[in-house]
Amino acid sequence: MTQKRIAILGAGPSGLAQLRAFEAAEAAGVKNLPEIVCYEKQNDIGGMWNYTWRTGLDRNGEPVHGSMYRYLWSNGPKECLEFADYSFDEHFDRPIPSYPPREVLKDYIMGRIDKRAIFKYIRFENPARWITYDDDSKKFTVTVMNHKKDVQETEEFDYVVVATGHFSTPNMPYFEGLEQFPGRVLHAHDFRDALEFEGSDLLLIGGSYSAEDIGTQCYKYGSKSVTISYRSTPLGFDWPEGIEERPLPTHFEGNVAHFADGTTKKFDAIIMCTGYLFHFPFLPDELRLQTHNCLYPDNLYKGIFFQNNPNLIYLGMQDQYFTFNMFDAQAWYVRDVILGKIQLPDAEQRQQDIQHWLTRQDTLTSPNESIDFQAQYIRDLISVTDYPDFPIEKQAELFKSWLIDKEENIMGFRDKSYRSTITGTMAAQMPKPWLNIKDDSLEGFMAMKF
Ligand code: FAD
Ligand code: NA7
Repeated sequence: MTQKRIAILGAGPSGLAQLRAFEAAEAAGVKNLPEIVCYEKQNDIGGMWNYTWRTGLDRNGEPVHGSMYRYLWSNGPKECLEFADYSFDEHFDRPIPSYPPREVLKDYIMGRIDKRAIFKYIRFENPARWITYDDDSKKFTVTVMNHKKDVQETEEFDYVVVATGHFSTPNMPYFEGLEQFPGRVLHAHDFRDALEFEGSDLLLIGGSYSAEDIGTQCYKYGSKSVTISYRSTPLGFDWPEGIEERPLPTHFEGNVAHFADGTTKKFDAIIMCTGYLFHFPFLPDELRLQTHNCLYPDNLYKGIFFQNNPNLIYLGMQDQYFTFNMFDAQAWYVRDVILGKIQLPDAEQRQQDIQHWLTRQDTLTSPNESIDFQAQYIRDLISVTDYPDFPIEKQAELFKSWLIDKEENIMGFRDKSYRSTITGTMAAQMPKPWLNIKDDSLEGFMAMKF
């Protein structure tokens, strides 16, 4: 039998989970593993967790992937994203607080990776350009731009794993009069440093995580005022003086926003926190996932296998309460399908399973139900692989406590500590309130006395 070939697109947490899953199989003595090539657009692993100062295009003229910014701290408790096979205790050797900054979480993600073992699969600065599938040979043809050699290269594969993320291409709406707005108008994707908006009256459009996090951060770093403008529902937190919510603007006149409730206000800058587009410019229509940010995208069996062609695999395409451990659950499942340990059912049965989850998704009416839904989805995946069983339902309960903590104190929820569901270790207490800690570096964080 010829060795199967797999192309993994992206070496962020999802792509790395896929590499790790095969590495775990190899360590367990599985023979005849497929040949893997991982194409990565950036020049390092880590995906979104790589901070970049760049905006617009990268040094190769490719769209910058990164949407993370300076002073970004975990927006959920780390106990809800702990790998089941690599605990925070194992990595840091001592308890750390529940809400670490980006660099600390990145250090943890990287810590699990045996770089020598994994780097051999990865071709950096190799963005995927175009993919086709041949029904007769049952092979994918993958064309990438090898920026290191400045040539386009094409290879054939039996499977393609799309792990390119979906929080990178801005959804940028238009409001009348924006072209005359005299200040900066940017998308959250291009936001890098809150200090740029120190002393500013800032308008954020959008009512979800980006608006909440960029808003609280700009308040922390000295914006004069932050106005969050929602489309459907306000975030509704008990905001400190200096942060307020209003409905959407109807139009702008110069630097004045006119809001739907008839009020007006002058602003220095506008940040569109209006979410992201699912963008796969390297895929033809018949292979391209068309969806929006939701818990269960249509046309993906088990949230992973493209219904029209299950050899095309999508990782991490869900809206995310759970992140790293969900990507692991998906990656282990994918590995076992490719290794033939799990048989995919026929198209009709796959469709029924997809429909079952879509119907359930339609009934969700609260964040708590959504959390349970995603936990049940992960349970469904890990129940059939050897990914270490972990108390996913307990993590779901932690997420629910997190929601309550945010309701109680949106500026102080990061001061709370949680117990690891993997090791039982209680997180360390933050030595001072998050609001007063301006240094977000790994060194600064680990040097704190907690
Ligand atoms: P990504 O991390 O986006 O990685 C995708 C990779 O694919 C990148 O390396 C990219 O360069 C590569 N790629 C893209 N296109 C191509 C191509 N054509 N060819 C080859 N490679 C390509 N999650 C949390 O758990 N906690 C948080 O606190 C948190 N905060 C967040 C804050 C922000 C501002 C954002 C945007 C996201 C946040 N997330 C958070 C979610 C985050 O996206 C996930 O944690 C995780 O990074 C998703 O992993 P991924 O591998 O699926 O995608
Ligand atoms: P989300 O969670 O997808 O939310 C997008 C928000 O943008 C949401 O509140 C939308 O309003 C709003 N939106 C979208 N289109 C428009 C238009 N046209 N006008 C006004 N408002 C609009 O994206 P986020 O960036 O907040 O979060 C994504 C990830 O980044 C997340 O995982 C975080 O960890 C960081 P709606 O509520 O649908 O009416």
